[in-house]
Amino acid sequence: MALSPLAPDRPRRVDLSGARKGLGCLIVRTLDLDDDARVLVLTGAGISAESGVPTFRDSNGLWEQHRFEDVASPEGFARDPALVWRFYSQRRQGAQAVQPNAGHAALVELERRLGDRFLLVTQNVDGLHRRAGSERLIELHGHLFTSRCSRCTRAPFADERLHLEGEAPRCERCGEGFLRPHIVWFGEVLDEVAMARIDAFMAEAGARLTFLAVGTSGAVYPAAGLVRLARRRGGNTWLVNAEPADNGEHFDHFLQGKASTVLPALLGQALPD
Ligand code: BJW
Repeated sequence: MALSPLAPDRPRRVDLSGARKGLGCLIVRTLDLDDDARVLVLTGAGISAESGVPTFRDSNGLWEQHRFEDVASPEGFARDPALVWRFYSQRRQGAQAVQPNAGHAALVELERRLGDRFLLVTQNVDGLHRRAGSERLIELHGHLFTSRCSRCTRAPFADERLHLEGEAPRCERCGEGFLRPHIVWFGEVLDEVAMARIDAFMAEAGARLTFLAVGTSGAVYPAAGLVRLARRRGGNTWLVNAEPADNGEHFDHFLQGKASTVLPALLGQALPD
């Protein structure tokens, strides 16, 4: 099935949601990557869904069970830090209990092929990309297994502890501030070094850039705006997602389906067992 670039307002959509491994309909055109190609991949919760990590906005997702204002904002943390720690402790438990899947593995294989011509930007905090073996990786919204003090200048540190009951933990360094997860909440600014690295990668790539978003609803900025930056640089833009995304009109191609099956096919890799 060949895909051709279309007008910006009409992404080509191929429905692979009902596809089963080995069926002819999974044979989409593979990404055309020559020796000069640069690939920037942006992933979201959907790529971890098949590992068993809940997404945010799907039915039964995290935002159906929790108000994001309560558990993923600085105001919510100030109101009830113990509640926020229960939420992130449960997520730490969940992430520890799962394994990376074929979608993560497909991106590791692509990175091995491209080396420094590849950059993976994830909004996920679950650590599954790194556990799968990705190295050229930016964790844009932080990391579940890192904590920092909400008050003093103590550097963020690795932390797997759970706080499922009782009060929120205090910083052992200053003794005053509450510890908090090293996560970017709503209204908080993303790491400017990370944003600059993404910008530099896109600038260097120019029209050689392929931008590939996977498993993200395109609802949260600035991540959801990266596709437009890629377009402005002259890049070719692809979306692999189970459902249409909020920013879907900015993609040249949309492959609708599960990351674990669509990605290996799109990248010309062997299908997972
Ligand atoms: C599958 C699948 C399978 C399922 N295969 N697919 C510009 C315009 C409007 C607002 C703003 C703006 N700029 C900034 C803002 C404010 C705000 C924002 O974006 N608000 C929007 C809600 C409108 N942004 C911020 O506050 C950011 N900070 C910032 O910009 O600072 C400067 C500033 C502040 C204020 C005003 C202006 C400027 C910070 C954003 C931090 C987001 N943090 C969270 C929570 C913390 C992380 C955590 O706890 O894990 O990050 S929110 C949550 O959403 C989480 C995610 O990383 C993020 C994105 O979600 P994602 O990954 O897309 O998941 P879902 O569930 O939405 O989608 C999953 C998709 O997968 C679905 O589509 C499924 O169909 C699909 N799927 N299974 C393939 N197997």
